[in-house]
Parts: sequence; C-alpha cells; structure tokens
Amino acid sequence: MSEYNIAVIRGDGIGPEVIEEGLKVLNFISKNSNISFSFVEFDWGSDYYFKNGFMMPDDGLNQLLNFDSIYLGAVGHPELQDHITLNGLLLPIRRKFDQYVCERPSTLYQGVTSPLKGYKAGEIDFVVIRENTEGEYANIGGFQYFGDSNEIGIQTGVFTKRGCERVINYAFQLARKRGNKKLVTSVTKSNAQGYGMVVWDRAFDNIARNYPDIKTESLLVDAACMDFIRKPEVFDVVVASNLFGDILTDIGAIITGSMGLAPSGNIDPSRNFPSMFEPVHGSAPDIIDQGVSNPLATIFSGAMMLDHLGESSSSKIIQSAVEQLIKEGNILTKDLGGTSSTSKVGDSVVDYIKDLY
Ligand code: GGG
Repeated sequence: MSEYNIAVIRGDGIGPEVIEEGLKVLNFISKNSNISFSFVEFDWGSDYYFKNGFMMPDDGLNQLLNFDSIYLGAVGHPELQDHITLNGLLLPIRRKFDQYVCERPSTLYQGVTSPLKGYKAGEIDFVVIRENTEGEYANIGGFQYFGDSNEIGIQTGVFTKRGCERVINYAFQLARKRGNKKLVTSVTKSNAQGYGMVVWDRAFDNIARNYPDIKTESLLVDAACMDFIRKPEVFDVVVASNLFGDILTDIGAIITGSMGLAPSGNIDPSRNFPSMFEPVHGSAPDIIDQGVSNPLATIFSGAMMLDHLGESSSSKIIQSAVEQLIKEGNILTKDLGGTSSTSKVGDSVVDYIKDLY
C-alpha cells in the first residue's frame, strides 16, 4: 500500500466546488487500488483574509512542508486586488518550495471543437513549460510617493543564469521524453527586454548544445501569440518566462476548447519539496455556486499529481476516463456545450473509471 499525505487548499470562488469533484475521483481511485490518501484541508484564501488580514498564517509554508503534494483550487476575489491573493498564497508556495517548473499541457481531445477552424483531435498537442519562481513574478520593486500625484511603481524582472538554465533544461528533457516533434520553442521579448531576457536567450543557447537531437526555435512573445492561433500544430514543448508562460497558456487552453480543461503542475523536479497541482483557471466569481463550473481541469490536475507521485497507472486511468467522457460528449458542463452540473460531471468520471478497472 502506498500512502500519500496531500494538503488540500480549495481557495476561492469555484475552487471549492471543482476540488470537491477532484477529491471524489481520487477517493474512488484510493478505494480501488493500493493507494491511500490522507487529505488535510486548509481553509486559506480570501475568506481567511477577510477574517485574519492575511491569506494564510505566518507559519503556513511550514505547515505544508512535509506533505507529499498540494492540491489547490483557485485564488482570487472581486473585492481583493489580485496582487494580494497571489502574493499572499500562491506565489510564496511556488517560490518557497522551489516549484520552478510550471507544466501546462494543451491537447485538443476528441469530442472537443476548437474555435480554430479545421483542427481535428490530436492536431493541437503541446506543453508550455513556464518558469515559475522568478522572472516578472519575482515581486521585487517598490513604490515612491505612494498616493501622491507623482506616484511611482518600480517592478523588477529577475532572470538568473541558474534559474533560466534549469527550467530550459527541463523543457529539453521533456521534449526528449515526449519523443514527438522533438522541438523546443523558447519565447522571450529580448529585443525590448535587453538584459534579463538576454540572460534567458544565452541560457537557451547553452542548454540547447547538450541536446543535438532536439530542434530549437526562438520566438518573440508577440509572434508566439500569433502562431499559437495561426499554426498551433507546429508546437511541441514551449519554454517561456513566468508572465509570458501564463499568458500563452490561456491561449493554449482556449484553442483546445476551454479553460475548464487546462491542468497544471507546479513542480520541484528535485523533489526536495512538495509540488502543487491546480487548474490553470482562476476563481471565476461570475459562476460561483451555480453548479456550472467545469471540474475536468482539476481532475486532470489530480492525474498529473498521481503521475508525479509515481502512480502512473492510476494517473492514466483518470486521464483515459476523462478523455472517454469528453469523446462521448453526453455529460459536459456549459463551457463545452453541455448542460450537466459540476457534480454530475465528477460522478460520470467515476463511472467511466469503474469501466476501466
Ligand atoms: N487555479 C489557479 C488560480 O487560481 N490562478 C489564479 C491566478 O490568477 N493565477 C495567476 C498565475 O498563476 O500566475
């Protein structure tokens, strides 16, 4: 029996309802395999902030330290500025636990219609590796004359040689493992960002030399956005800075059908710290408590978590069950053209898993 301690942070908005379905699926897997989970819930997020003045307690990161993984729903609240919710919870976790890789796959599944004309299942299939601990999200800077008419805000992007090389190396390793098109595309804006992103470009060239079997391409982010729409079929593994990776993966999600299908893993490849798995989407306050949110991104994220924990066969079962459900297309939420509720979709994933055992 393999036992895993999982920290669960449902967070804000639709986070709690999509995590409910993710846990439903993981609990079913646990009952039918030799895996057992101990889920410990943390009520951190915006409601916690309204009561306590912070998104998580002072020793929050220490409380998470010894878990095998973290399973997170969403953060963000219409009455709180996003820099409070991100810098109060999500980003400290990514940084403290050195989750320097954010892995975000975009796949067009059978049964899903891309808004891009003419694409068939499997024709869009790439992974964005987003640098996750530095870059534009380093949170270094400050204000001067705050509140005055001459208010100034300085925001610094941090690009270290070590930080760039390690995430780029992960992208090359992944391209080799996927064995697909064997292409790594680097995305920067180093024509305008002539220091930090030049460090990135130089790191890309250095690491690429170690992978003569992998093709490379470097794009400016504006061209990359255009090509994600114009010819997404050419991409395999895309490696980008923190901010650009975040933007590109919203495009990746929408051209493969829905934000509601896009999973992510915030990964510490050294495995010194817990990694964290969460849907790419945010808290979506406009659809909270209506039972219409799509839990599949969170369920896919649970499958990524199992794979990271070394439980690849259970991970594949979840992945196949969701793919089958999407392909048959009878039980889908509104974003995918269906009328089913969040919990009905979760129940159905469990039914499809039953068929696979
Ligand atoms: N489930 C992810 C989530 O809540 N994301 C909120 C968000 O704004 N994330 C920004 C980011 O990941 O950079």
